[in-house]
Amino acid sequence: MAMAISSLLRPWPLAMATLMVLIIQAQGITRHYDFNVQMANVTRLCGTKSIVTVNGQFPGPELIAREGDRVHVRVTNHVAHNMSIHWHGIRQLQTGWADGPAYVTQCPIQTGQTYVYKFTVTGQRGTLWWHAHISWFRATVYGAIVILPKLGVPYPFPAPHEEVPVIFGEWWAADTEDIMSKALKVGGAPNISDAYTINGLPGPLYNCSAKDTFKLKVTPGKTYLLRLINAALNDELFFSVANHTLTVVEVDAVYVKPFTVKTLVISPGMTTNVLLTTKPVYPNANFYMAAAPYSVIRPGTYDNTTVAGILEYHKPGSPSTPSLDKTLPLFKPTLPFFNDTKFVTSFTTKLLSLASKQYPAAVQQSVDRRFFFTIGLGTLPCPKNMTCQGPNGTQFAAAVNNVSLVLPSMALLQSHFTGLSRGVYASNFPAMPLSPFNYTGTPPNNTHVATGTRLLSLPYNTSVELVMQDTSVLGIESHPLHLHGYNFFVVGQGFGNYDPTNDPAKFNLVDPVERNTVGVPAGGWVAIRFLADNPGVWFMHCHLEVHTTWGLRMAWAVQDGTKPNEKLLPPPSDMPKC
Ligand SMILES: *[C@@H]1O[C@H](CO)[C@@H](O)[C@H](O)[C@H]1NC(C)=O
Ligand SMILES: *[C@@H]1O[C@H](CO)[C@@H](O)[C@H](O)[C@H]1NC(C)=O
Ligand SMILES: *[C@@H]1O[C@H](CO)[C@@H](O)[C@H](O)[C@H]1NC(C)=O
Ligand SMILES: *[C@@H]1O[C@H](CO)[C@@H](O)[C@H](O)[C@H]1NC(C)=O
Ligand SMILES: *[C@@H]1O[C@H](CO)[C@@H](O)[C@H](O)[C@H]1NC(C)=O
Ligand SMILES: *[C@@H]1O[C@H](CO)[C@@H](O)[C@H](O)[C@H]1NC(C)=O
Ligand SMILES: *[C@@H]1O[C@H](CO)[C@@H](O)[C@H](O)[C@H]1NC(C)=O
Ligand SMILES: *[C@@H]1O[C@H](CO)[C@@H](O)[C@H](O)[C@H]1NC(C)=O
Ligand SMILES: *[C@@H]1O[C@H](CO)[C@@H](O)[C@H](O)[C@H]1NC(C)=O
Ligand SMILES: *[C@@H]1O[C@H](CO)[C@@H](O)[C@H](O)[C@H]1NC(C)=O
Ligand SMILES: *[C@@H]1O[C@H](CO)[C@@H](O)[C@H](O)[C@H]1NC(C)=O
Ligand SMILES: *[C@@H]1O[C@H](CO)[C@@H](O)[C@H](O)[C@H]1NC(C)=O
Ligand SMILES: [Cu+2]
Repeated sequence: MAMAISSLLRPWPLAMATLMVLIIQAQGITRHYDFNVQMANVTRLCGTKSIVTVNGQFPGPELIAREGDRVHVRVTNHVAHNMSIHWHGIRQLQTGWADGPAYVTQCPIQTGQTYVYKFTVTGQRGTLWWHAHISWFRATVYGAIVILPKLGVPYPFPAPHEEVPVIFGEWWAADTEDIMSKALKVGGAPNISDAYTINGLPGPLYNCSAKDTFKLKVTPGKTYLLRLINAALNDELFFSVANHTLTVVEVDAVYVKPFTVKTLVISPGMTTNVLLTTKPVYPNANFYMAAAPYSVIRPGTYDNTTVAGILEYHKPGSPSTPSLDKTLPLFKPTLPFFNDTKFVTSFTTKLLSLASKQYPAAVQQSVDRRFFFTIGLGTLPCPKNMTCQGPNGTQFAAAVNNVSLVLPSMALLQSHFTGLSRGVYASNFPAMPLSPFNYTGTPPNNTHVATGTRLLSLPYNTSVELVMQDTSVLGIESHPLHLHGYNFFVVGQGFGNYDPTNDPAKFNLVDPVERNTVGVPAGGWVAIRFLADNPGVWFMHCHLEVHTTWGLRMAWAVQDGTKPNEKLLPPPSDMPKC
């Protein structure tokens, strides 16, 4: 084919060059990254801490690719802990072995081992991110994935003057592995964080921290693209920049219909690209950009502090990077109250697919299989040899349809691929609750959940509709649910119990937002649709790490199709072993 085209073109070298450009545009290039997992000493708040990092950087290195590119990331583990990395939101078409969640798609990369993650970026452009997907290591092991549109393809919004990743994180003065394992030992809730961070920096509102402040230096009259990522472990966040507005243009690497807000909400696992246009003339002021949590749980049980960075204008005619002029007034944004669910709902309902000719919303109009999952907390009885600090002397747990997933000691995908599921998992995950109750009313007296390693099997190309219903067991709460391997359309949401008779008529099947992480509203439900066109074992879990740890996680086993491009490829030869 290539020969045939090139032989028609003259002169030959020019034709060759043109062809190369065409091939690069169509097929992309291969980008190589080296990720060395290593310890680093980092000083934050009033102390120094040894943390796990990639290449000694915190946050980790930015991964840049163009839509259509292949990405090879060589991960070598130099620390005394098991490791695995997830490329959050990357579809991983046929390359499920590169997805990353430990004991789901791979065994961990053990100390001294190397694994090369290989995948192609297909049909996505915008911001995603990568993070450790084992234990609580994603507390410090994370970074941005920037996906540029194909060469020569413009953004569907005015080209920004500059693009800046803004990554929210959560910081503990103590070691997060200690906190997690101590909590598990007593069945209680883990200690809350000491600070939030922007690009790893807690900022001026915490002790000893003013020097560790993220500063966005801007010029008047320009537009900046902020690539927001919520990498916090356990907290959804409000974000606002004093005296400026934010125009949302993309979420989870999918363009949306632009809309402008003063404050936005971003949950762990989500990304949001916003345009910030600076004031037309030098304002003689500086401005805080701030984030603080959204949470409906009992005050005192979540980190209620505020992280701030500073938006600083270049003074006309002054050297290009002045240090902060402290004589200037500093304006602060007003964030909604912590439990302002009304605000969150009004924000999330503004999110709609761009649904243009070039970027259509390919929402499934018909459904092959419907599922209804309860999403919520629960308890497990206290083992005889333990004293438990969970509710009424039990252990905290969490479940999907009352099943708290127990991870096996080998990777689910390996046993799925080899057809040796026996003894590793069962394929009987319930399609709906076994004992229905008034999910948002008085919870059942028995709050126990079941444990198990059960998967839900889907034939290739099943059109799925899934309703996720929050429960009031141990109190209502909002849960950001993340699906691996797919984007889905958010076709409906509401409060109270989902009504299968009347709610579907209100679904948006025209321009619903397409994403990979969605909030199950506190005391409400959300309905999503996706086409199971990617064979493999795909994890779905709450992106609040504390809930995932307690078992708010499940996995879909999507079968191969009949054509070669509908099958999971064989595992790479350097696949880590358990
Ligand atoms: C961190 O600090 C400790 C104590 O000063 C030191 O022993 C260690 O080598 C440092 N680690 C790194 C990676 O620099
Ligand atoms: C959790 O916080 C409590 C109270 O501040 C403290 O005593 C305890 O040592 C902390 N636990 C861990 C694992 O850091
Ligand atoms: C800062 O330190 C003081 C004194 O130790 C303490 O009272 C205060 O709560 C701390 N503030 C923050 C934001 O941590
Ligand atoms: C910033 O907003 C505050 C409150 O709305 C207002 O009083 C102030 O004049 C504004 N300042 C600038 C420089 O825009
Ligand atoms: C944060 O929570 C603590 C403990 O419940 C409380 O004392 C404090 O007032 C809260 N701070 C804010 C800003 O709400
Ligand atoms: C939000 O929290 C405040 C203070 O804790 C409480 O008074 C109020 O009822 C809460 N609002 C909602 C909607 O839960
Ligand atoms: C309790 O007993 C189980 C086995 O019955 C054991 O696996 C576990 O480690 C024990 N826990 C403690 C805290 O001793
Ligand atoms: C704990 O016990 C109290 C009193 O018996 C009861 O009201 C409450 O529902 C129980 N909570 C759980 C989580 O079982
Ligand atoms: C469920 O509980 C809520 C809150 O108590 C109540 O308003 C509603 O009527 C109940 N629904 C049913 C079907 O019992
Ligand atoms: C739950 O316990 C309460 C108090 O013990 C009792 O009145 C009620 O009937 C029980 N509800 C159910 C569904 O068992
Ligand atoms: C969940 O499973 C546990 C353990 O099997 C059981 O005791 C409980 O009744 C179940 N709850 C619901 C709501 O199905
Ligand atoms: C690392 O993973 C291997 C394979 O699952 C397991 O056998 C080993 O215990 C793990 N090591 C640590 C330190 O967790
Ligand atoms: Cu959750």
